[in-house]
Amino acid sequence: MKLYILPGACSLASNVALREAGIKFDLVKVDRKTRRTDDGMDFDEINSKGYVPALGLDNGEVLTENVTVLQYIADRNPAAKLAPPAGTMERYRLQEWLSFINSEVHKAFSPLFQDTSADTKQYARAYITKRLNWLQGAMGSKTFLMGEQYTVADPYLFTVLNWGRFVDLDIGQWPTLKRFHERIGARPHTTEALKAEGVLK
Ligand SMILES: N[C@@H](CCC(=O)N[C@@H](CS)C(=O)NCC(=O)O)C(=O)O
Repeated sequence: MKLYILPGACSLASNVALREAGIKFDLVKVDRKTRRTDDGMDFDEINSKGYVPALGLDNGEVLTENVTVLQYIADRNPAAKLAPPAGTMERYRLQEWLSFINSEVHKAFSPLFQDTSADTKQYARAYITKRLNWLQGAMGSKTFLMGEQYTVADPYLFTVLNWGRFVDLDIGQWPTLKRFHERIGARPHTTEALKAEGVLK
């Protein structure tokens, strides 16, 4: 398996999840400007959507979209319990979390990373704030998003909270989320993934 990533981007969640699942894989960095991969390919030919994560499977297929890739990884090793079994109510709850992080938080950050107007950035900040206010309440005293069981939703939330430092959004205003970020960040596989991407020295 090959995981195509942009350092520190949303693909970090899959990088962590693969390690938590104990799956062997090759980490392939994509150059944001040249669009070349560090194994010498044109990334846009690998994923014509042009974005990460992209998971190159051993049968030659390429799987994309965070919500799908993360569940695919979890299902490769059920013993790691990174996702509840398919068809259970708990699995739908996991999908609910993944969808929330993807469409309500992850995508809300995008304008803050781009050359957008001050108004657009202000709107994005207000949107993220509203969602994180809600999330802070929903997390309550839970250790992980799904309760006491770590799932693939956790490295995804960690990844998007981690962007706060790059866009001057102080996650400390949500103490519960800050503690969650510290907790997930301290896991050995998170540290390993951050180092592999060159985000952490
Ligand atoms: N719908 C996609 C969006 C993925 C996405 O937004 N990827 C960003 C990084 S977080 C990306 O690769 N952007 C292209 C670029 O920055 O050149 C998903 O959820 O997987």
